[in-house]
This record gives sequence, structure tokens and C-alpha cells, in this order.
Amino acid sequence: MHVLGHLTVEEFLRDYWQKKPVLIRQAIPGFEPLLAADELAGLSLEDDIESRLIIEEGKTGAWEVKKGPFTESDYRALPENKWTLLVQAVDQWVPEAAELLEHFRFIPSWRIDDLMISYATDGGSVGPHWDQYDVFLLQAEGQREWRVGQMCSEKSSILEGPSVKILADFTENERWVLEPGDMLYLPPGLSHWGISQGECMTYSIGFRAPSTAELLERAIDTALPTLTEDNRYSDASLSLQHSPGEITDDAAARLKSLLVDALSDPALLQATLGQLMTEAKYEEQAPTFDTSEQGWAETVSALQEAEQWTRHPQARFAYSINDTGAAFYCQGEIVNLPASAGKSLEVLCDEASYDSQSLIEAFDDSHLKTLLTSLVFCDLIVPV
Ligand SMILES: [Mn+2]
Repeated sequence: MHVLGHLTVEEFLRDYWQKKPVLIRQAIPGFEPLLAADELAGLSLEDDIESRLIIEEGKTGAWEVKKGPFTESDYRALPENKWTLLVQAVDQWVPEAAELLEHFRFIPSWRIDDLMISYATDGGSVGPHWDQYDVFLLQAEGQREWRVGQMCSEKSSILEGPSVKILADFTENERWVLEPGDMLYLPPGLSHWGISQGECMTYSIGFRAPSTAELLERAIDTALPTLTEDNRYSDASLSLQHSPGEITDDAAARLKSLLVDALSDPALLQATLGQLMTEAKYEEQAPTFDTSEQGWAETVSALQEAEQWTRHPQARFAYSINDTGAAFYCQGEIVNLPASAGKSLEVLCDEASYDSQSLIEAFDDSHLKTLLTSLVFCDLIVPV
């Protein structure tokens, strides 16, 4: 399904992605909500599910935030209106929500974070704010008015007091009322303010982008084992400098090229992204990747118990291919494989589900058999 309405994927990527907002009327014509408001509230009672209630005029002041899990009495204590329930990672609990995310694979799948659902009563909003991440806001039920304003950064001033970040200043540039099926894309940093008109539900398809600090830390961790005492600062091009105590621009340039060299191997850089971006959203709940001791015969018979298999809803897969071989990434781990594994890894990472017989036939090399065995016995792929 194409969810970009009047835009082609190429136009969207060229003109809007990470650049500017775009409203897509009837991105999903006739869209029906995947779950009812009381079912969403039901999810927020569960211990494993991340949820928040935001009350505009709360008992502890403006923009009171409560963290779930909630109880029925939390709901009974709410005011009549101007409150919002946010439930994170609904795709990990509701298969239809995971299917909805499949339509956003025109962006690399390892960039997708989760599907958050917000339910708001009349006038409900989480205030004018901005996020570090790209988001598609799909109106699922009822109407919400979205106002977008200025670009923001960590320097933008935030109201003191509330534990949600509410912008001290919001300069409105545009506003739209979204109907069910309409979708608004917002790039990172753009201030926005969505106010419910009556009861409404909005689905946020959010993306993950690691910070430079996280990436650098991970890249260094990956590079360190490859370095020896022979890798060292050198200055064979040294010329006489006026002041012996000065650390010159030339010295800085030598250091720069040394650091770039240490971090420039494409396999190292792919592994940095692959490991970081496949970390589970909730590591304490998600299955972990481990090498299984089971044999291939056990794997085949386990796979044959169901016709169709799919990724565990909390599993994150990605892969890379370069001159030295292929690598599979899962739950923050890396498995190095021969380049010939590329086709099988593509199926594993890109297909929404797998036919068990085709999997068995495609994973016909010893490395791939070991990988598939681990995925089956670690519950990283599961029967549909
Ligand atoms: Mn937001």
C-alpha cells in the first residue's frame, strides 16, 4: 500500500524527509482504527507496556504527567476533558499495528522506532513541543487540529515546572484539521501542537536516529580491538616550528587523519550502525540473540510445525554486505557471514513473513544453518 497520497516516494524523500512538513490527505482512505479507546486503555494497565497520561490542568499543576501501568481508579480520577493517554510501541503487542508499520519501509526498516497511539479527550494536547525524531501522524479516529511552528533545538526555551517539555514560545506558521485517514509528516526539530476536537486517536509512526555521541562510542568500541601499539601518532612530515610549545594546526590535521583512518573501514561503520540500530526497544523484555547448540534436523522439524513464520514483534533485524563479506545484525549482536549469504539475509530482513519450506531451502550453507537454528531456538522468528 502506498501511504504518501499525491507524492511519489522519490518526491517525498527529495522534498520533505528530514526537511519540511507535509500534509497527506487520505493517506489511507477509509482508515479504520486498529483498536478501540477502551482496548488502548486496557494496554496501559499492563506492566510491560510503556504508557503515560498527560493532564493539562492536573492536580499537581499544568501539564501533569503520570507514568503507567495504570489502574481503573487512575482513570476514574481523571477530569472530564483535556487529557491524553499515550501508549508506546503498540506494534509489539498488536499484530495489526506491526502490519501498519510495513507500509513505511520506504525508509530503511532499522530507522523505524515504534507505533505510538495517543487517545485524547476534547481539547486534549501534550502542549506545543518539538521532538528529535521524524514522525508520521496518522489520524485514526475523530479530528485533531495540528499547528506547526518554528524550528527548535536544545537551545529553545522550555517552560519551567512541567515534566513534559513544553515550549515557552510557539510561533505558529500553519494549521490543519486532520480527519481519519489523513497523515502529517513532521521532520525532527519542528515545533508542533496537536489539539483534539472531541475525542480522537492519533497514531505516531516514529523513527530512531542515534546521536553522534552514541555512534562515536560504539564505533570506538568496535575499532579498539583492531588497533595495536603500532597504530600511533606520527609526524614524518614535521618541519621546524617557530614555537616548540605550540600544538599547531598541522598536528591537529595529523590527528584527524589518524582518527579517520581508524574509523574508516566500511565493515566497521556498518557494524556500528547495525549493532546500535538493532538493539531492542525494551531489552529486559525482548528475546536475546545467542548461538544455539541445537542441530539442523531439530531446526527443520521445528520450522515444519508451522507453514508461515515471522519476526518476533520485539526482534530487530538488519544486514550489510561489503567486499569482505556479509553481516547480520539482531538485538545489538553481529553475525559475520560469507558474502554469498546476502540473498538469504535480504529475505530475513525485508519480508514480512516467511514460508518455512522456502526458508529451509534458502538456508542451505553451514553458516546460514547455524544462524537460522539460533533464530528459531531464541524465538527471534516465530510461527505466524
Ligand atoms: Mn511530538
